[in-house]
Amino acid sequence: MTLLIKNGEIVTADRRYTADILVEGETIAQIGEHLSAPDGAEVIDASGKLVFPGFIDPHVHVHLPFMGTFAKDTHTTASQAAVIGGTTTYIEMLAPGGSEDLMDAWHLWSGMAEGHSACDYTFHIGVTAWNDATEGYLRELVAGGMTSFKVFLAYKGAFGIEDAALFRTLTLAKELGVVVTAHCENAELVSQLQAKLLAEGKTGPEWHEPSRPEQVEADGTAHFATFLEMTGAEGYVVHLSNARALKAALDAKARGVNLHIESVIPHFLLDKTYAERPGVEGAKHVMSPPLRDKSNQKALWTALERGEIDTVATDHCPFDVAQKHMGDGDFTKIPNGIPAIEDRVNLLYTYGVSRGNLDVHRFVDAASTRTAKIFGLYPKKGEIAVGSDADLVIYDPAYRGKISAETCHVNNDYSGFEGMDIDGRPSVVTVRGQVAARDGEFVGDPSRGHLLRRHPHGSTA
Ligand code: DUC
Ligand code: ZN
Ligand code: ZN
Ligand code: ZN
Repeated sequence: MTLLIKNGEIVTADRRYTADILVEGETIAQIGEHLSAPDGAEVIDASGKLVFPGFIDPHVHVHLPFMGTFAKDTHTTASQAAVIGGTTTYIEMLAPGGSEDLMDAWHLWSGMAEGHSACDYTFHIGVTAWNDATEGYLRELVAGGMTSFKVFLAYKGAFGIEDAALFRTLTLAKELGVVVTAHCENAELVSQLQAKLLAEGKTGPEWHEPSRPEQVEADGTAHFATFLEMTGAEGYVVHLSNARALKAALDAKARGVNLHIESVIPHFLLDKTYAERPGVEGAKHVMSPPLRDKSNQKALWTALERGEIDTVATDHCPFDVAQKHMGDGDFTKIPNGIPAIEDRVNLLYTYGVSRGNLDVHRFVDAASTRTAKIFGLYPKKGEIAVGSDADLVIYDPAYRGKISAETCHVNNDYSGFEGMDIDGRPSVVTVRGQVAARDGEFVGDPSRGHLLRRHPHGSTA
């Protein structure tokens, strides 16, 4: 299969220029002006469009047992929604329960994805407890190319990790050169504050945020950073949501801690008043860390523009309205999560680039290139260069539309971003050289995605 993309304006993390891209098979074969189409090539006219490297979402949940229920997506629904929205690679988290065997979890999670994803995918290995088998399993999985771990400093008793296991996980990560991603909230403070609020009769979704306030996330962030400092491991804070936690992370970086920062799209655009809406309307906007006071958004945009926040992901985690009702009368029972995999790129482009809050190169970097570098996918992914995978997003900046659950492709019955305007969307998306989406519809091969085996951070071998 040969594809020639003509006259698009190529925009990468560091360059912007008009050229043609010739794709042969799965990779980019040539970039240049006035390339001629080989016999039988499909030609796509990208005049007036921007051509970005395929976007990477390093934080999604597809199969997730959580709070007695399961997130709603399958790889079929999540990956097609991702591709329609310009995301051509995602990293899911293997989330074994505390005592579950890690290899059983590996077979379960990888088996659910295999043959069902329309785009490439890979996994962070969730580490919960530490037993005799853990170290051997982790070495084996890393050798197989799963070169990042995930730990939860929150959620006592579910996926949460104790400090002793955290120390061992980080020590091993340092030895193996893998990056450890962490959900940073102080679990004990969350559980004490939840109990206190419930005892006071404060049971609605508006109490979710006060049960895990900004200080609790800042404390978790500082705690994780101290453990990184003591072990020398490389860390990555996921879904950082507020200015205090940002300060804790930047203070750690300033003293030399090897730490990357991710924020997720809901925290740039939605604030805690959404979760203060009565009843299930509020519950729809319950995620952790919670939506914050609006004053934090400026700090996040500024840090993103400066590159202090490295990446923008989603924490995509869809629960439907019936599941959100599980928390009626007790906010601690609302399954945490908001779907966003389809909307991240369009929202970041619209409220970042189009509305003047974000440089277009930083946009590409945060949603693709830097993510690929941190997680050992670069330069196969995250770049437009000869030899890179032909994951390409031909983006129409002139499109105008609105986000609505009715037109979304994720397996859910509401959108947390309902009614928000969109300035632009992908016109054509390719997954390793094959057209997979056109103008908001999936047109590709539903099982094209492969498991990506990654190299450790810092090496491109
Ligand atoms: N936060 C969420 O909102 N959902 C899934 C897990 C998490 O950490
Ligand atoms: Zn989390
Ligand atoms: Zn998550
Ligand atoms: Zn790094």
